[in-house]
Amino acid sequence: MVAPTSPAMEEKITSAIVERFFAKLKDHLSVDVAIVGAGPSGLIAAHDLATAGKKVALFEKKLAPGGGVWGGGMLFNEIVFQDDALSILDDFSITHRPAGDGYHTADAVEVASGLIFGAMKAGAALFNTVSVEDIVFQDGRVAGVVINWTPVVHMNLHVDPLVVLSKVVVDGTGHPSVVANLAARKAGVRLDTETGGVMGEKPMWVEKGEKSTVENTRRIHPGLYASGMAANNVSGGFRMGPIFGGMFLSGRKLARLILEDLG
Ligand code: 48H
Repeated sequence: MVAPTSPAMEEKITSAIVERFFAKLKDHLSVDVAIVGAGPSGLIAAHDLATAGKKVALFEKKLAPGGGVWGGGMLFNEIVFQDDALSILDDFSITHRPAGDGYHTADAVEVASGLIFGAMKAGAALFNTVSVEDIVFQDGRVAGVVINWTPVVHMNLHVDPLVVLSKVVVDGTGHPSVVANLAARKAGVRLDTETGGVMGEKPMWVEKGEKSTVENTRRIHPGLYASGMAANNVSGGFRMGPIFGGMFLSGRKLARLILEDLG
């Protein structure tokens, strides 16, 4: 019996995964932009920032990125856009169909998968099943994220996290605005809102919610920005249901603001 000269297939497969994953993680331990939450606003911002040459890491607590897109409205997997968001759908080659009066529909699954694919092809790294459980806060600014595996968090295991440093952190966690809440509660900082704290989302008013999503997309503390529904929760905007133009424009605006600030 001749001893095999190359590793067994089992070893080859495992070592390929382990080597590639740890190279990817090591390459993203210090980034320009750490985006917490791979919903539509975070994915679009990641795409635009990576396209502009920034090093971007997205951290998504769920196995599947895409946030609230997949389920459309009440699990009917179609979502609605206005005219002014169509150019972003086109940038991601996502199909859309006119629905009259300046509204359009797109298949929710194509939107979610198209945004994920687009952000990654632009060069953003996506770490899924990774929860951000805390922030790094130094010299008066948010300077990174504290990460752990989501199952560790869910099982309430006593396992210390790891850290990713970044020039900028984005709260793209949607309705709960997890990162902004951490900054207000644990770092005790005053956020750039009317009250200085997280104001809380208002009820449904589509027209106002769509507008405020974009208006509220901004820097809320040195090193910390909010996008999408997180921006609305932080600054007290209305919700809008399964229309996504505001989320798309929020992601695009966020990338522009960060690029202006980072230079
Ligand atoms: C890592 C986390 C953590 C954490 C949460 O909610 P999202 O889809 O984000 P947005 O703001 O881009 O889009 C909002 C939209 O989907 C929506 O909810 C709308 C339009 N609602 C209207 C209405 O009236 O209800 O995605 C946020 C993502 C999710 O994938 C979360 O799993 C993830 O953030 N996330 N990831 N660490 N601590 N917390």
